[in-house]
Order: sequence, then C-alpha cells, then structure tokens
Amino acid sequence: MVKTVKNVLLTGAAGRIGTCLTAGLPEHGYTLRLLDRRPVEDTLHETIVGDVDDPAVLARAVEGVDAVVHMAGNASPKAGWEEVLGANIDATYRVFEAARRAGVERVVFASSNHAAGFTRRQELVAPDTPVAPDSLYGVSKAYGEALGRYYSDRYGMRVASLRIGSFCPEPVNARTLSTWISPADMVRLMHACLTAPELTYAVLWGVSANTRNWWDLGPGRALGYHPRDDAEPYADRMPELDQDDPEYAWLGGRVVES
Ligand code: 15L
Repeated sequence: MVKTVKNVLLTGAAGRIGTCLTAGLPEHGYTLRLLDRRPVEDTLHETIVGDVDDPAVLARAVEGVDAVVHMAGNASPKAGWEEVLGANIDATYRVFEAARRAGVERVVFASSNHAAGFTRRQELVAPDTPVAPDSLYGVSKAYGEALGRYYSDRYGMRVASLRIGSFCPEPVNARTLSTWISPADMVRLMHACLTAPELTYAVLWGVSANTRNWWDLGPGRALGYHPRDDAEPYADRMPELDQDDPEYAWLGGRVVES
C-alpha cells in the first residue's frame, strides 16, 4: 500500500528553492521539518539548525517523517572537487542512508540539468537521457541520481531525481526561455513527486511548460506534474542566440566551457 505523505523533512531549507518550498508546500497539506546549517527565517515550522554531516542532527531530522526532500548541497556549477565531495557526494549518501534507517519511504533528490549538460541541444530530450556531466558539479548530481536508483532497487525506496533547469522568479537570459522553472511550478513538481502512487524510481526534468522547452515533460506529466508557467512572454527582452553559442548548443549552456 502506498503511504500518504504528510510529514516532510526539507534539507537546504534556507536556500532559494528551499525557501520557495517552505512557502508553497504547506498549502498542499504537508507538515514540514526544516533543516539547514544556516538559520532559517521561519517561525511557522519545526526547524533544525545543523549540518547533514552530523549523524546526530540527521538522525533527529529524519525521525518520524514520511518523505525527505533533499535540496541541501553546493548548487554552483563552478564548484571544485573538495566542495562537491563534502556538500554533494558525502552528504547525499548520508541523507539517503539516514532515510533508509528511519524507514522513510520517499526521497526527492535535487539533481540538475548539468548531470546531462554535455548533451547536444535537440527536440524533446528524455529526462533519463544518459548522464553526460558538464562539470564536477554535474558529476556529483549524476552520482546522486545513481545513489537514488540504488536505494530504490535495493531497498524499495520511492525516489525521484529532479534534473532541475533554471530556478528563478522569472527568466533572466535567452537560455532560460528554454530552461526556466518558476517557483509555482517547482511547488507543483514537488507535490507530484510526494504524492504519485506509481513512483518507484524516476528521473524528471524540473522545468516549466516553456514554449521553447527542449526537455520532455511527458514522464513528469505521467506522474502528475502539470506545469502552468511559460517563459515565452519574456522572449522580447532577450537577445537571439547564435546557434554556435554554447549557451544554445548544449543542454548545460556555457557551463560546458567552464
Ligand atoms: C543548476 O543546477 C545550478 O544550481 C544553478 O545555479 C543554475 O546554474 C542552473 O543549474 C542552470 O542551469 O541555469
């Protein structure tokens, strides 16, 4: 039987996406427990200030929750090895393992489009297109996806890895006309991942319903993600991209050159 998710641990709660989810998820009926090493500006939810590499903090954080939304980590495509090693690689293992020990059935992992950034831009790339990281950051996200797959196959955990595009209040450049995910759609995507009864393991694109999308939303829709926002109304403000520009040619944009 599929367990209804009510109590959710949100790691990285003080981050940009974490703050958006803290504001948007409760109206779908979730009770949140917020975890971040930085103080979270929130008085409505149970909050733990601490690091995911502290086993005692993590054990307390996962206790009694139905799902973990793992947003904590270094979010910079420019991050070096030492940075991704601790914040993304080691920490993601610790979170999955703590969740397993506590009997948590569902985990949503914040992967990134940069796990497949070295893929040529093309029409409707499937969300589970093979990993082709464009950076060490992308490598760390590909690793997190593999870890999620392992916990799903080995322990029956329900896991969604979200290859998130460009999360921002509104599109900021020509690339984001294709890669944008709005805050409201981010909440919709998370709600779908926390409720989909058929979820076993899935990789999904985290992107809005952009007219210029080149990522296939079909598998996300099949799990109940119905994005409503579109970057197109912002197109007039953006310069056209040259097709040889890496920003146009690769899924990961200019990151492939960094
Ligand atoms: C990401 O995964 C990063 O966390 C974010 O900083 C942006 O670079 C984003 O991808 C993007 O591709 O726009």
